[in-house]
Amino acid sequence: MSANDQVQHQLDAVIIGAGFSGMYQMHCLRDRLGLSVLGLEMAEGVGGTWYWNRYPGARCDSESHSYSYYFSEELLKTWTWSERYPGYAEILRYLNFVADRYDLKRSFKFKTKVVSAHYDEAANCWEVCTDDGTRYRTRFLISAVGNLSSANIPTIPGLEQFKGKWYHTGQWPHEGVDFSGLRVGVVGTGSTGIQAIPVIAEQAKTLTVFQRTANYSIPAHNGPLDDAFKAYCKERPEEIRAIMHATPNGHPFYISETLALSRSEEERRTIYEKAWEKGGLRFRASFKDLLSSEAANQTAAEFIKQKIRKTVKDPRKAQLLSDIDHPFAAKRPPIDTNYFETYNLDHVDLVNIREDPITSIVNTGIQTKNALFELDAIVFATGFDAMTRPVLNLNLKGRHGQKLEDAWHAGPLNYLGLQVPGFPNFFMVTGPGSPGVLVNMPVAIEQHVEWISDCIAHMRAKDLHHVEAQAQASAQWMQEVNQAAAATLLPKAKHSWYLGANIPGKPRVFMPYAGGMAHYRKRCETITANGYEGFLMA
Ligand code: NA7
Repeated sequence: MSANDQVQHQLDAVIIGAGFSGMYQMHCLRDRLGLSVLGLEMAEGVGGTWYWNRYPGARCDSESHSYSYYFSEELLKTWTWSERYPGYAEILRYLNFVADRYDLKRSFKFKTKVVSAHYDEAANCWEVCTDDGTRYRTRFLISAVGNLSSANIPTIPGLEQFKGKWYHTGQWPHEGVDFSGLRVGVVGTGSTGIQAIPVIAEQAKTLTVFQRTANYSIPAHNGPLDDAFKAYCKERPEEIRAIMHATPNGHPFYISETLALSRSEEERRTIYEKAWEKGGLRFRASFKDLLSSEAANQTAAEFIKQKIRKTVKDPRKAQLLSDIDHPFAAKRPPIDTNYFETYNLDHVDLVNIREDPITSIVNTGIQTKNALFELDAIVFATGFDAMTRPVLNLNLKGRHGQKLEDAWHAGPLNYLGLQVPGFPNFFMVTGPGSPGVLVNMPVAIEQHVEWISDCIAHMRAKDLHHVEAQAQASAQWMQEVNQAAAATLLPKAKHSWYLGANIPGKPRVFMPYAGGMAHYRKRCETITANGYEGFLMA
């Protein structure tokens, strides 16, 4: 037995992940509650999603002043964002700034992967094993592993034969990639592909985009923030916070109360034109019913399709890009800088792989049913095995040795996205069942982290040692998650990662809670006020 095989001393909490969630969870449990806490993180540093997603053009679609922690006035007053939408490098600087300000890094063990964890019922604690053979015993186990951290690399025959280099955007080399003079292929036109394609096109000799599903995109109109706006953010953070807490999606702007069809076609067009000029996710807020009424949604969808057809000069490309098969915003709507304009460049081509599917990768490039595309580099912007896979990869075993994989075989059973029945004292931050991925993430993260911390504080105050979601409450919550989704157009995007439909064999279950962040927050508050209704505490 090596020294590492020794079981380490008993901890109060282990937090897995050092992104937005894990860092704040560490601060709450270690600094506010005074618990003994260890953080475990696979990466070499903090940052989570932003540590890995360093592809060209990687940028957040939440506005920077809202993509921040709001728990500390001091942080809000000291940090200044430079652009409307922050790029990954600036977000990484921000998260390092916060980590240093609260001295968080000393409590994380980096370059350490959790390989398994099991609940020891007799001792009421979790034993967590890491890839260096160390075992930790802890009362509480908290997953802060993020939703989009498990890359989906398509299994296309022949990839290993490819002579050039290939990349997945979610595992981008830290030293960057120089595409100058190369013939590059990009597979995937989700938010990531849409951000990366214009930037790669600036460098590449030729760029071939392999599109399976055409996508909407709204111009981001990104740019430097002016001094007046920077001053507003520092002077009125409580006003911004109040808006983010009041809106269903946690963004710093209100959704219009107007129904799309209550306006004449001309009035609607004027509203859409103005929203197009503002850009970003604000476009989605143009009318109240864009995500609930198909007829309303069609007016927005048609407006965007017209914009695409007007922007893209080549009629074949314009047709392919505007032939969109799902309602607007049924997938998280990408926002872009020059995405559609990029297709006007002579060296950028578009292949419809729905009609002419990729059959294999050969040593010289991508082979479709009808043609060979010779390439020097391939970029997979093919997304993630989202929401469940990062948690499943922890190889958890709960009570009676039940594997999480088995508990979730038909879909990710949970209560409020926070706990799973049969897995006592295990919490998830923005897991499946949470509104997290449908909203401005930091708003959901702060709420979840604070709820978990308050729950643990409550247990300590009452000398309770065990908290577990009740099976019935969890089943009921799954119904609510389904009903909330069914009241929207979100399930109409057949290939969406919200449904698990992007991963072959994954259960088709709408995973996030679509009832809105404000409603979810109230729901959690009521549950707490009713003595943690739906949770077993002992
Ligand atoms: P997404 O949104 O899942 O997009 C992935 C893209 O890759 C999408 O166009 C997919 O087409 C395409 N894809 C996936 N698998 C394949 C295969 N096997 N062959 C061809 N094309 C494929 O991931 P992103 O990284 O862009 O965005 C994820 C989230 O990050 C986003 O929602 C924001 O919240 C931030 P499909 O549509 O499935 O036909």
